[in-house]
Amino acid sequence: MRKLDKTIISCAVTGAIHTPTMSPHLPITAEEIAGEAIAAAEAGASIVHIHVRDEETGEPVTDLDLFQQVAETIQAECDAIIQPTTGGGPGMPVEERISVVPELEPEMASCNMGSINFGLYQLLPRFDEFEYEWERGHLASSRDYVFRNTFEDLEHILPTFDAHGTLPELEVYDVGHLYNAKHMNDRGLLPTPLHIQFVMGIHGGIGATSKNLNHLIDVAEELFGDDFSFSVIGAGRHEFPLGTQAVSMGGNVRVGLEDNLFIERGQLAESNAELVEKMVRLTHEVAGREVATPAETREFLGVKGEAETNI
Ligand code: KMH
Ligand code: ZN
Repeated sequence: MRKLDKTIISCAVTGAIHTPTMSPHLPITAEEIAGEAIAAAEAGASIVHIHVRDEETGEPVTDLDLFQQVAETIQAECDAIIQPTTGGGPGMPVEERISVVPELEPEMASCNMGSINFGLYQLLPRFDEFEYEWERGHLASSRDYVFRNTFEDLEHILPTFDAHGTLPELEVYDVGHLYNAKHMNDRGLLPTPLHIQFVMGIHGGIGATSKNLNHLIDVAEELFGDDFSFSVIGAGRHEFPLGTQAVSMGGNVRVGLEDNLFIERGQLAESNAELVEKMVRLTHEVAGREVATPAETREFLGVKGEAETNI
């Protein structure tokens, strides 16, 4: 496994999972999303993972103007690596999701390495009513939703990343997705070294346990030897325990309101920066490691630099 002597902290500021009723701190508008990303970078995040939302209702969208507006605002204020999603939101066709890569030609983007059931319906009982009409359907419809990333999709997605010089951050939700990555690597569609994000605790993906993280790392080492680095997303309450285990093992970590709304059990985080600050403290105090700067992160991941993007 490739290790940097410091820890790369990523921050996913809004995502497409959580809805406005779940937290008043979830950034919605382009200005709010960019502001949260800048503050997260100032708190120590060297990568900011970006989704965009309808500015009136907060519904996840793939609006390239909004992506461009968010990215330009962030780039003007900090040097964090801007990493747009190609996962989009529930039900978005792959063509729509991937369109952000030719548009922004970003240094990095998320690249989902396989299909899974992606359940959000289990969150419904927590809420009697919703601020916006779309929220209930967004959650309820996930009972019958498959987050689609077929081999044919990947045969289109991966060459698109390559054509625009965008490093794919491989979002791996289960062990089989590592074999998908190996298959694409064998076919010359996915060059090493890889940067793998183990996404743990999604309802439909691998469980967020310490043993499962160790297993994912073992399988990745079996398939890719030292030709990969990893980061971990622990969904919800798993964010900090699994993140701390990952960092202690020389891995990296993603935090943020996309994946977790709470700073402590039952206490909503008031900002993404608050989550980053907590992860910085855990990195220093528990794992005894320093946090990587954007420059150190760029050098380690081998991304192309801001000047080569279309932002
Ligand atoms: N939503 C996270 C569970 C993406 O946006 O492409 C994983 C993610 C994938 O962030
Ligand atoms: Zn995302």
